Amino acid sequence: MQSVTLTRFLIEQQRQANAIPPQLRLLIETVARTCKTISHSVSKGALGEVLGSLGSENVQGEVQKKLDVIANELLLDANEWGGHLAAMASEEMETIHRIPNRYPKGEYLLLFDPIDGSSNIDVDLSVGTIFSVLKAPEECSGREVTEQDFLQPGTQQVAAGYAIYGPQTLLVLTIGTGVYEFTLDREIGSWRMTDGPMEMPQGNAEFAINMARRRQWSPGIARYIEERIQGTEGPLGKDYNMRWTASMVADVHRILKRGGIFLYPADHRYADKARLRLMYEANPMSFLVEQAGGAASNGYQRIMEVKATGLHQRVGVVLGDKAEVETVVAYGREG
Ligand code: FDP
Repeated sequence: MQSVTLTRFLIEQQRQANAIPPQLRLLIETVARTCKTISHSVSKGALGEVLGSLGSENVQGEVQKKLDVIANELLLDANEWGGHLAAMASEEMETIHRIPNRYPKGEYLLLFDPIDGSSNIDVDLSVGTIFSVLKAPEECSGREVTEQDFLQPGTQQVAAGYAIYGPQTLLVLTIGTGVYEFTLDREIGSWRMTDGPMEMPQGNAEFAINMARRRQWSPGIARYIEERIQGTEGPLGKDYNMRWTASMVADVHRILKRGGIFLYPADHRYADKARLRLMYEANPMSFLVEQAGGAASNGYQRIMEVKATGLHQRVGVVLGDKAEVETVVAYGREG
């Protein structure tokens, strides 16, 4: 049996469930189409001369890979002219990108991390594109969109998703009606549904954390991980496994498919020192994980309720299996 295409899924969501306005549907289709192009570039690797760094740094002070810049340009170009957007923001750009005056403007704001897990590009491990869609506040119609208009809590997202460029190229999407996975069928060039609505399995004894950051952990995080490392010889009486791909998309995708927990906690020694970005990494991933039956916290509060104060604001991330996230939060409270 032929599986449902992304286009058909979105049209049905619009028609039957009234879950998505036409403009948002077209916007998601544009992002998804661009992810096909990015996937093509990623898979060419050295043959397409897309590997390696540019020698430049992004606003975070991180060395930009060629593919970071290529994917950023592809997303900007594809989404500029469609009339769905008021502005865009990206990990690779210091400030927002307003839709130029020569194009019609729409009511949505698009945020993205064009290539997440970039350190993996040159060694042929999975990388991905993460995106989040917000509605521009009503009061900004008739005036220029500002960075402030983007600073909405994650609960205001109307869509979020990621593409993962791995052994298969997948698109995982939520518009608030569950999480759906689409696989890129390269022969016919379309996204075909291969899973959904996705329900994250609970109770999987797997955790994902960068152990080399041990010194940054709060006592609660250290206790949580230590208990799991002790395995059958510790208080939990069972063995756990650790997985870390250093590509959030790949780690979160594994967790959506087979459960477990992902942690990139903030550095407890400094206020506001964390690795992952709230607006275009933590919020969209939290929306997806919650929609699949999991939970997402910064260690103290629900990520999607964290007050947004800056486009590139960083946040501690603990997401995945609901009971496990609750345990981390409880250990944090105990100090
Ligand atoms: P990257 O900077 O390579 O894009 O986005 C941040 C991120 O990757 C995540 O995808 C990943 O989980 C994390 O950084 C990896 O961090 P470490 O290098 O500390 O492992």
